Amino acid sequence: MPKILLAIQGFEPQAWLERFRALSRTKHEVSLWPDVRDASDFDYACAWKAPAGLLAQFPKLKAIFSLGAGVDHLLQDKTLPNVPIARIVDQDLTIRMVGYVVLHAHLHHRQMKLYERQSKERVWIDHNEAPPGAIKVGLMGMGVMGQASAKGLVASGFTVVGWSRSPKKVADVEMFSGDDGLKKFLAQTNILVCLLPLTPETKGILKYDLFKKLAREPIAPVLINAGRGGEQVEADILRALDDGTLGGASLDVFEQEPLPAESPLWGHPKAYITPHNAASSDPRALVANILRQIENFERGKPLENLVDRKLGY
Ligand code: NDP
Ligand code: OXD
Repeated sequence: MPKILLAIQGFEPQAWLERFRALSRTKHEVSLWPDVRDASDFDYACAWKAPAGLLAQFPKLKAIFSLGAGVDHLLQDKTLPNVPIARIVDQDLTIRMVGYVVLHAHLHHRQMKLYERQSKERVWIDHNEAPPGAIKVGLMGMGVMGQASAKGLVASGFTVVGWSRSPKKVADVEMFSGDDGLKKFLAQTNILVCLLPLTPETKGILKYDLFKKLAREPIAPVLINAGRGGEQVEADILRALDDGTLGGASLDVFEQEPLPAESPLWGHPKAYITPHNAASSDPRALVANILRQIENFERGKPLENLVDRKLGY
């Protein structure tokens, strides 16, 4: 009977354990770290922010599953066992991200911060926003989350451009790629949405110089980051919001999480702040996906959604 280790920090671990046990029944044995007796016994690890060095103590692992779409939390562990790493690709996770991206594009385009202020002051003024088609939303990262978000944005009437590492064609989206394409992509973007994985190439990419290259008509540029906090320079975001380089921001991820209480981003009049929940991993939806993969792998089928360790995602 395959043995599954759950090594979870940052998510509520008990809910994962209960769901794994409920769906595994007699097919797998599931243990929740640190309540583990014999480390030599485990076949699979399902992890979220496990402490560095932990998984190296399990010598017989056949594969590691990230409990989210991102794998930066695993790859930063330099002792990670050299076994396949699979990440989550699931409609439940994707649809949550699409909802977040489309919602925040609308919040900025429809000037909701302004109307919230007007509502408090009982002011009745229609600012007659440009039609969504006049607003160019630029998606950095055109993988699973980026392409699904592009469809949602197009369905909402926005003009959508995309940027990825390698060249690709995506229906209804003007695509750019690589360092050469970045400047052109930014020049065509009013609302910049970051859905990039955190890698050495993307670390700190969201900085003042980059914000300066965004299109300024018909609206002041906006940043929406639901990728990773390590991709943004928060001091630059604050400077850009305060000097008008950015007209607004929606930030779901931060250099340090939870966002420290003293951060000036809290309560900033131009920023929406959420606690890294643009697309939360829900065990009710995702455990079946991982167990299906384990069962297929045990039957000799290849794992899906494998991570390329060299690329870092
Ligand atoms: P994918 O691996 O499917 O897509 C990643 C995209 O980023 C690809 O298009 C890839 O290009 C592009 N990319 C990677 N590196 C570069 C680079 N150096 N320059 C330009 N483009 C690059 O990932 P997902 O879409 O599933 O998820 C993306 C990220 O979203 C996750 O890694 C995670 O960090 C974040 N996330 C955040 C959540 C939240 O709640 N805030 C929830 C879920 C995910 P190419 O197509 O050429 O490979
Ligand atoms: C993820 C996340 O990577 O929730 O899935 O951040």
